Amino acid sequence: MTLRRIHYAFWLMALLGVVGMTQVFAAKKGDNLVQNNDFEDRGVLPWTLWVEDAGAGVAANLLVDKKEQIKGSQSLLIEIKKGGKNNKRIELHQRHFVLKKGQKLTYAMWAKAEDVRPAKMIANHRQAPWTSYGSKNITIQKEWEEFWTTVEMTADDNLVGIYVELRDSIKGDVWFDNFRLYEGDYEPDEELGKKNLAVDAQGKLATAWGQLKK
Ligand SMILES: [Ca+2]
Repeated sequence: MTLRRIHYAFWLMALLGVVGMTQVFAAKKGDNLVQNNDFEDRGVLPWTLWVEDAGAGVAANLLVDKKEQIKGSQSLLIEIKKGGKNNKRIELHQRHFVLKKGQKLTYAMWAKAEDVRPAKMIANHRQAPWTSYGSKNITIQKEWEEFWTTVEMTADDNLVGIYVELRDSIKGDVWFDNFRLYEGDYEPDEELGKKNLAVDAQGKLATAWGQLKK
């Protein structure tokens, strides 16, 4: 291959890369169905907290935190003053959503915790038989991170809920921000996604440097 052809191939690949990225970012976004998704203007409603072992003294408060945020200036805080025993659940809910069979959605949110802790994101029918349309086990870290799961509707359902299940005995604060439920595949938030990509790029760069040094 001549040098000129190598140059040509290089620029062609670069051009294809740019076109590909443009298509990703230009993809149509579905409307966010979550109410009070960013906790900027109102209190905590219509979010609700359910504590399985409240009778045994498990204490958790749900409030807006003006000191922590990943987007805007506020976030939602669950203050767990006393954790459950035997993995009793503390759950953050929003309901009901009216969804149709065949819809494929993305349920996404950002979270961070005072202490690293397991959690589960779930979208399901909010009464028996509690049909699950999508769920994911996650680990909430001490730094903000986005988590998401695909939600695939296998039935028409006007009693769909989304929630985060905390099932452990860990005390401490857990923050949430920028919840999304929308039709379509996962896409980064327009504002936060760029920060995400920057961090990812730096992480990969650091890895690459680490490998070169070996
Ligand atoms: Ca916010």
